[in-house]
Order: sequence, then structure tokens, then C-alpha cells
Amino acid sequence: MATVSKVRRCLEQARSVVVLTGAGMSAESGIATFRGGDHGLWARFDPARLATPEAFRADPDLVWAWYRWRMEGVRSAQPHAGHHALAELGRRRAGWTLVTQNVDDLHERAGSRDVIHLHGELFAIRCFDCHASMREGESWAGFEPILRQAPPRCPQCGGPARPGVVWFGEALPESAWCAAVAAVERCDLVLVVGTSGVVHPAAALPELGRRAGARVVEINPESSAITPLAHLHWPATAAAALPQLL
Ligand code: BV8
Ligand code: ZN
Repeated sequence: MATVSKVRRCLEQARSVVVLTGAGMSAESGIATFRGGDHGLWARFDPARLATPEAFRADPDLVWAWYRWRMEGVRSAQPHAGHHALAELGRRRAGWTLVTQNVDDLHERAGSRDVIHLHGELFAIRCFDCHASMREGESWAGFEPILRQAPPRCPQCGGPARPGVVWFGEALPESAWCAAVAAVERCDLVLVVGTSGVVHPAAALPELGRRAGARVVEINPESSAITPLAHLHWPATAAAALPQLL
């Protein structure tokens, strides 16, 4: 039986499904993944090094400019057929939880509801010091790629604005993590789409689900750290595979 028919059957037999997406889910919308591909203007910077509180403290104008560049990139990107397929599957089924490691809003723009963002949200800008929510400040004039931009200052305390993402070395939002763990521990299918499975603790979710008795299906054109524990690996891209599950 073809892989798509096996995955469809897993979906039909599952009472409750958790989908875990990673940067590969946004790749076909033109958003660079963390560990693959060329970052163009930012090619000489390692994203994992910039996505830390230390990097922001050391050079806020560099890190802030990187996030503003990424915000503009997400703004000009569109959700693809895979995002729309997940939103449609979520509308059709009860027992459907979408958990993402991504900080973009492509799942929401495709119509998915109650998305669990384990690593925060790019556009949820807040003060680095007092956590007051903030606006993103001066518009990105003409989107000419820039390497430095001073973060706007907090009206409450004067602190610098930061993106609402979870940096390396920062704890995941308690409520998001607990909701994701509760969902995988009671589901019968974990559908993992587009993650290399190297960032913890998010990468442990498929294993938690499997230990609780769920089947694990992976959609990824390459193999990943998740592949060895997946019952089924569908070597396909998100935009090509997910619409076939409708
Ligand atoms: C924490 C927001 C503790 C920021 C992100 C050593 C061993 C183990 C762990 C650690 C370690 N040293 C440090 C750690 C912990 C660290 C970690 O896991 N590091 C890794 C790199 C080893 N984790 C943390 O720091 C976490 N916090 O542990 O806190 C703590 C506890 C209590 C109190 C205080 C502290 C925080 C991790 C969150 C980091 N933030 N994002 C931002 O975006 O700027 S993570 C970042 O990576 C993105 O969110 C991204 O989603 C995520 C994971 O990467 P992937 O999504 O998997 O993307 P990747 O590029 O790797 O892979 C893409 C995949 O897609 C590939 O497999 C590819 O084949 C596939 N693909 C490509 N195209 C397609 C496709 N698939 C389908 N279709 C396609 N078209
Ligand atoms: Zn403040």
C-alpha cells in the first residue's frame, strides 16, 4: 500500500491527533529553515548564535535588525497548500491539536485555530526588561536589507524591545509546554512535519507520544532525529504531502 494510503489510514483510525511542525513547514512559503539553505544577507551569521539573550545584550541593534528582517520576510510570505490542508483537517476533526516550533503566523493566516507556539511568536514584541508589550517601532523603509537597527524603547521603563520568541537558553512558555505534553500523552497519532528534531525539549514530544501508545508518522523529505522512532516516514515535502490527506 502506498505511503499516502497508510498515512490516510492512520489518520482515519486516530481518535485524537497531535501535529508538530518545524521550520520545514514554512520552507515552501519561502521562510529559511534554521539549519538548511542560504540566509542571503545574514549568511555569515549563525541563527542559533543570534537567537540568544546573550547575543541581544551584546549587540541589540544587530539582533533586532535580524528579527525585523525576519518579520518583513514573514509578512511578505503566504501560507501554502500544506498550511491550508492542516487548517481544513482541524476544522473537520475533533481531537486535533496543532503544536508548532515556528514563530511565524502562517498557520493562523491559513485558518488554524488555537495553535500552540512552543517557541513563542515573532510579532509578540515586548520590553526586554519589564515585559510590557510593545509595537515594533519605525517602519522598515523600503525593506532595503539592513544589518543594524536600534530596537524601540519601552514607554514604561526605557528598556529595549525584543521579539516574543523563546531564545536558546530560555524556558519554553509553561502553558504551551504543558498543553503540548498533555495532548501528546492522550493522542493516538503524532504527525511530525518538517523538523530536524534537534531542538529540545520540543523534539522530545514525538517520543513522549509514542511511549504513551501513539503512532508516530513523519513527513520530511530528509531523515531526521525523529525518523528512527517514527512508525512511518513519508519522504515528501509539507506542501506536496499534506493536501493528499484531505
Ligand atoms: C531550554 C525561536 C532550558 C527563536 C527557537 C545540548 C543537547 C540538548 C539540548 C541542548 C544542548 N545545549 C542546549 C540545549 C537546549 C537547547 C537546544 O535544544 N539546543 C539545540 C540546538 C541542541 N534548547 C533550548 O535552549 C530551549 N530552552 O532548554 O531552556 C531552561 C529550562 C528552565 C529554565 C531556563 C532554561 C529553547 C529552545 C527554543 C529555541 N528557539 N526558535 C527564533 O526563531 O529566532 S528554536 C528554532 O529551531 C526554531 O523555532 C525552529 O523551529 C527550531 C527547531 O528547528 P527545526 O524546526 O527542526 O528546523 P531545522 O531547520 O532544524 O529543520 C528543518 C527540517 O525541515 C529539516 O529536517 C528539513 O529536512 C525539513 N524540511 C525542509 N524543507 C521541508 C522540510 N520538511 C517538510 N517540507 C519541506 N518543504
Ligand atoms: Zn519596559
